[in-house]
Amino acid sequence: MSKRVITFGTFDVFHVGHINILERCASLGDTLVVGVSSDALNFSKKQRHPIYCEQDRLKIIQSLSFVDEVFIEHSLEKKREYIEYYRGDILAMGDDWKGRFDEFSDICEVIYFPRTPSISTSEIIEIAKTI
Ligand code: C2G
Repeated sequence: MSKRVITFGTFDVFHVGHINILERCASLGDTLVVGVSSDALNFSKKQRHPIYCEQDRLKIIQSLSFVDEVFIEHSLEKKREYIEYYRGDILAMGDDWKGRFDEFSDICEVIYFPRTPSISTSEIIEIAKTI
């Protein structure tokens, strides 16, 4: 039976760490579904507005050859609904979220991948500010 993998993220100022995790997620199954955080959700999580707006972030993720379906994630509280609606067999996330999604292991397999070291959107923004 074909396996559907679901993952979530803001993916602002797209970088190689994002590519690495999406590739790893895709390698777990046959279909990769990506929930992209809305601008409002990102603000509520990080107290800053994303550099790229949600439609642009969605378009970037959608254009990747190993991504099959995308949607805007409006609320962290709706994670269970999203997993069910998009029929995720596996939920995969970076290990900065380790343990945080274990509650969904009753409806899907939950996997955490190691983050790519030495790169993050916040660091890129900080470096760009100093230039
Ligand atoms: N990531 C990674 N390595 C990095 C940076 C990010 O593996 N160097 C992973 C994160 O662990 C996450 C994904 O890339 O799985 C997206 O990262 P963010 O855009 O920072 O996502 P975040 O804002 O944490 O949103 O519901 C969960 C949230 O929507 C996740």
